[in-house]
Amino acid sequence: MEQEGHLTAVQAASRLADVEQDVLSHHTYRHTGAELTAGARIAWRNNPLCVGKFYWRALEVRDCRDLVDDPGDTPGQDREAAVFEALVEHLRLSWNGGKVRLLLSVFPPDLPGLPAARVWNSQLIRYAGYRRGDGTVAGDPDSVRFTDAVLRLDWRGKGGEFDVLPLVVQLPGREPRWFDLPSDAVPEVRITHPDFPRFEELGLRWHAFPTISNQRLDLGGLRYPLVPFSAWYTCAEIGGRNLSDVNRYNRLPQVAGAMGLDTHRDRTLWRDRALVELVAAVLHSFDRDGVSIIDHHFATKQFVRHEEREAKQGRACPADWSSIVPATSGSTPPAWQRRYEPTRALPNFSPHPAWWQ
Ligand code: NRG
Repeated sequence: MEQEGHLTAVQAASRLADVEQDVLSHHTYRHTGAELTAGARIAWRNNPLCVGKFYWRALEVRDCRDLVDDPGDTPGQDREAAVFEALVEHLRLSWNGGKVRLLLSVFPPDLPGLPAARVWNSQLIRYAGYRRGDGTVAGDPDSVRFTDAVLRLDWRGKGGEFDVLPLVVQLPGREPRWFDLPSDAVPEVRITHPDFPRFEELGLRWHAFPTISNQRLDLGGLRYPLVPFSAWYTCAEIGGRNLSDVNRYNRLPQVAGAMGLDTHRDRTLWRDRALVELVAAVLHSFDRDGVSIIDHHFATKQFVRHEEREAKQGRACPADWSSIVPATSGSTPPAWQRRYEPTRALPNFSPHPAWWQ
């Protein structure tokens, strides 16, 4: 562990001896709160996929290890509901009235022979994708298989374009259970454009911030399978991917229509123009509603500042170029010219399998 917790050499040696003793006696040990916070921050710093690591020291870590760690079945205790309530609280705290917080909640780790609680969702807030009879999809095509899985659990969606999926909580040895999120935990932003009033007719919206829930935290030999992570969006993630990718909402043709562009020929560059204005609309709409969001130029500049700061500390900056360069105007920010190594260092976050497959 780095000197984040400011232990003296003697304290560190004593802590290591205690950990060794616990591992010998119980095959595991428990992180202190300071170790959890420092470790999670360093895991973020080590993660090669995130352009927002500039803020790694500001990550707030919420310790939920004791909320649901009763391995027995206390009569009357609804453990799945306790996990769900703690996840809802994570969303409310992250939202913070629009000033989105950098927040990680840490639920219990897997113990030897005793896996911990999991959620099936890849993000805590996501929109359903329903297969229609004609082979098309209503909603987010990225969610089709997950939506099929929750429909098999007897969840019933409304069949709309932006239906929020339920959270599915699974405890070891028990059946998965789903819970619908309360609307106050799911803030959303309606997408409008300052210069093209017809954007409003498209009915586009997106949830206000992402909460990644399909990564585990590998820290000090322990695995934490449920560590929802929230931060603010980059406008290109929503406008330049989620609403525009052909295998997602694929709305560029409608956006071009709302802008009056000629979509009959590629050479009119209608896709490019529509893409830029959709990203601009996302930025405008979040600003209109006072919701934190960052533009991809600023985000990438900060990433480069982070790299330079890390170099001064004698550290490399593990990064995957394709995750750092934004989806729109990729060649304009400085990261385009640079090369990165997606080196894997611990502690770190890593994707875990979809539990429902
Ligand atoms: N592109 C995904 C989210 C991936 C992570 N992005 C963040 N993370 N901004 C999407 O939902 O569009 N974060 O923790 O803020």
